[in-house]
Amino acid sequence: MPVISNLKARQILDSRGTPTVEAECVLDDPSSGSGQAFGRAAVPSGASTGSHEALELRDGDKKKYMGKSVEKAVNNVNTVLAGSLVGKSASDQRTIDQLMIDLDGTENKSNLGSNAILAVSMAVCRARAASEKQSLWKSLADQFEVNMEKEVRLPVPLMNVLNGGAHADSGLSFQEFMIVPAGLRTFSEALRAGAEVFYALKDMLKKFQYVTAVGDEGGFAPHVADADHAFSILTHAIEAAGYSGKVKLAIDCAASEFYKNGKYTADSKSFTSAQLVDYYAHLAEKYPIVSIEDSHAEDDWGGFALMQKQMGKTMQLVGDDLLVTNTKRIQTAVSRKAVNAVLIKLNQIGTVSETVDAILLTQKMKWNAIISHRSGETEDTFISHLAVGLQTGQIKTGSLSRTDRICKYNELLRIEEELGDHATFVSPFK
Ligand code: 2PG
Ligand code: MG
Repeated sequence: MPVISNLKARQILDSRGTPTVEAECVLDDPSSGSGQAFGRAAVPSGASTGSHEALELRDGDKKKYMGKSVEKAVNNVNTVLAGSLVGKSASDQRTIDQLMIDLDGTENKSNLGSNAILAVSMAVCRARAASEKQSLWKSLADQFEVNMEKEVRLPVPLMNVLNGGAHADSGLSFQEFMIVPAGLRTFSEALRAGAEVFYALKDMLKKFQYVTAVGDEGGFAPHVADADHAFSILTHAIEAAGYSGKVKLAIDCAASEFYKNGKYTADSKSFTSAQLVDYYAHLAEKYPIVSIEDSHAEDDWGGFALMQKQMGKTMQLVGDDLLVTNTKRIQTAVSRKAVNAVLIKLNQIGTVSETVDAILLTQKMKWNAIISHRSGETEDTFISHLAVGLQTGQIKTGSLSRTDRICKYNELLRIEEELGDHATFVSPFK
């Protein structure tokens, strides 16, 4: 039985140069050759964060990193969490996570910080996988008793190639315009299709004299007029790369960001909740859109329900800021028929076990779960393993540039290779 023998954290930087927490866990494991197993993990950070998310603890000392340093969270790992976890068995993740939840004692992890707790939660998973001498995805599948047949499903990527909203100063109201290579046969073919569309998109933007600088998630951030124009450029890029019909489109509107006093202001127009649904329906008629995330603001349950009623039969409708990977809010969405899919982010809730509970509840409802990165990321590839281990079938992890995004795709290539003939790639869209 592996026992936690050392736990420590440090402050590192994320892809925006903002401090974040990295934790390391050592297990004493007499069964392994060296007698020890090691795991390291780093937490990501959002820009368009939902107000119902768990609290990311920042120091607030304006003299350091403009108040964004995380020394308190690091210290909480090195003192409080290490003090109570060292010496404990690491064999059951739920027990470890519950212990940290109890030590924190608040609903939103504001005492110790979700960044402190999650870094430890993930590092323990990694160390356990090392002590079991198996890949993290397999260890997670075993730990949470995921029923895997012989075939293991690799996730369809949702690739954010045009950045807007809070992620870029392109002026686009919607935050993410994604390409979805769902019609390919394997993950590696899908990745290639995504990359080739990305090159074609760059050529097209250059031709029309748009800037080709990239935003936070590695997508281009051109000053195009509106969503219609963005979709039109994307459709042409897909065609130019030779993937019409095989590569679909998706958006994350992140609508909380353009909602004020009961009105939505997007693409230079003002909308009520109901008018916004009509706007989405109009775009979906013109372009091959398969998924719309956060169509309405995070507490506009009525707007989401209307959207689901009108478009839910034919379109994946995803709750992100609305649901914040929280089983209570997912239950509310179920009773209010608000969406038919859930975006899953580890740091919205703050432990691996609670994240898995959100996935399991989503899957129980026969809704789609999409594992997601944050706009501030690190080189950590935990989410690639989570998507495979929990068999979610979809991952959203940015564009085809910036290593903070690409490293997740590269890890999926390694997992695909490891699985060989057992790897499958299935479109979740009809
Ligand atoms: C989102 C995410 C990730 P952020 O809204 O889905 O793309 O953005 O991490 O800024 O919340
Ligand atoms: Mg979102």
